[in-house]
Amino acid sequence: MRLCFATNNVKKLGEIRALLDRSIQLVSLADIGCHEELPETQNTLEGNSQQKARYVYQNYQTNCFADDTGLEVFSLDGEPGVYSARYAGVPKDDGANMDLLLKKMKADTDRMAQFRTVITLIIDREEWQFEGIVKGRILEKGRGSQGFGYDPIFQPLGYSQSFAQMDMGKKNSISHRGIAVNKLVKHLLGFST
Ligand code: ITT
Repeated sequence: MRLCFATNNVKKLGEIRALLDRSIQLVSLADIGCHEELPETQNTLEGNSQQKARYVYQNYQTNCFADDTGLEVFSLDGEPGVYSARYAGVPKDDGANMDLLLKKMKADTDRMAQFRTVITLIIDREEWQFEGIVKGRILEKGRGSQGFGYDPIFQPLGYSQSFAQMDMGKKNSISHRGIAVNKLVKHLLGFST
């Protein structure tokens, strides 16, 4: 089966490539001739994930899936959440986003948070969504240089390393994206989700 992953984030693409079953042929936006930014104007992860996938399906007539992900900090009522990419403004800046979050959380002793991913899959006009959540805590300062986004300041529950201190295989084995993609793969292979 041939599926386009509707993302402009090359790090996400790398993670998904490593997670997908070999029977699924993954193609990128560039492979289908899509070079523009995908619209993300909804106020939920579900809405944005669906909007990105529908944009590609409708404009490029290609079966596809999209992932929208947010870091939800409990003491900040779920911020930055759906606004994770541009939390500190435009253009996207991972360093500025983390600095702003750490500044807002300075006095907080409750550092619990979760990454949440919602994947929307569209095949021949039919749509499905798959969710993946991993809980953890926000570190006082960043550690590690692998991964991307908020990985340096996120330490998953039960682990002593941040996501950015883990190699991709380890992060994928426990991450929000890994959980959501495993559901997607099971679905594609014909198992119940
Ligand atoms: P696309 O919309 O093109 O897929 P994006 O980077 O804008 O790429 P999202 O809107 O889903 O993707 O992601 C919002 C932000 O959340 C993103 O910019 C990262 O900073 C962060 N993020 C997403 N997945 C992450 C992960 O696995 N680890 C750390 N941060 C992540």
